Amino acid sequence: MEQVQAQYEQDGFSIVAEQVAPDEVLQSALHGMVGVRDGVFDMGMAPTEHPGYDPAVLCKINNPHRSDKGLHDLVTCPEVGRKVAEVTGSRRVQVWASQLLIKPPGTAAAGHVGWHQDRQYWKMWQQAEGLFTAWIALGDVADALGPMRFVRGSHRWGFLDQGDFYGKDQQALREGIEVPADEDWQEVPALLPCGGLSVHHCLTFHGSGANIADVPRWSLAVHLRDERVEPVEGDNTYYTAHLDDPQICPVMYEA
Ligand SMILES: O=C(O)CCC(=O)C(=O)O
Repeated sequence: MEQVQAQYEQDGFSIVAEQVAPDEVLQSALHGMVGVRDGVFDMGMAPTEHPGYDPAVLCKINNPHRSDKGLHDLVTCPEVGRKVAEVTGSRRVQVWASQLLIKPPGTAAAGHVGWHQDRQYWKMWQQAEGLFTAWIALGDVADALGPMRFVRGSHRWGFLDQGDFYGKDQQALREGIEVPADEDWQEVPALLPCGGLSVHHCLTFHGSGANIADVPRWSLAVHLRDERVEPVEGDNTYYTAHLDDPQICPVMYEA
């Protein structure tokens, strides 16, 4: 097993602090993210949810990769797929959702993402092993911009169903999470250059704080399954209904 995969299995996340996609792919994605924010969808399909951009709050636009060619090309570029598969050891990686996240400066607690495990929101899949997120920085993410913070090793605590993505009081959320007696709460910030990425397991606790810089924090969170993960029988949510449609659920990597 590669060292990077062993570390991912140990920590529940991996931080790739270097640009992964080639320049031209990254530049088209950066162009696309602004277009999507402003309601331009060059693939003819709107995102599934677009609240409109309000610089006073965190903006979450769901599934923009189906709407914009630059973002779609980013999530399907071979360099990104190979890097993600190297981290997780997967043989096949498929996109089933994404979120364009824009955290404007000066939003204080309105820019927080509360501590949570993604599995809380992902009950449509049969198992947690092989379900993960690649979070691609679409601008530099220094500490002042409110980077994602991972709790090291928390994917090994099991599914606790505690925390809340939408919660704004990090301390209260943290106190509601039962850390196993022999474990520590150890936070690691994901500091990334534009085009860098992190990968995290769906049971890893994570969240993020305020953006106290003077520019927005931009990212595309890409939600993925590998060859081990199948939908729960009878599930008919949007997220499992389009697995054969390459515009909506493209395969990012195949060995
Ligand atoms: O962007 C953030 O701060 C949190 C994103 C997140 O929760 C995720 O990608 O799973």
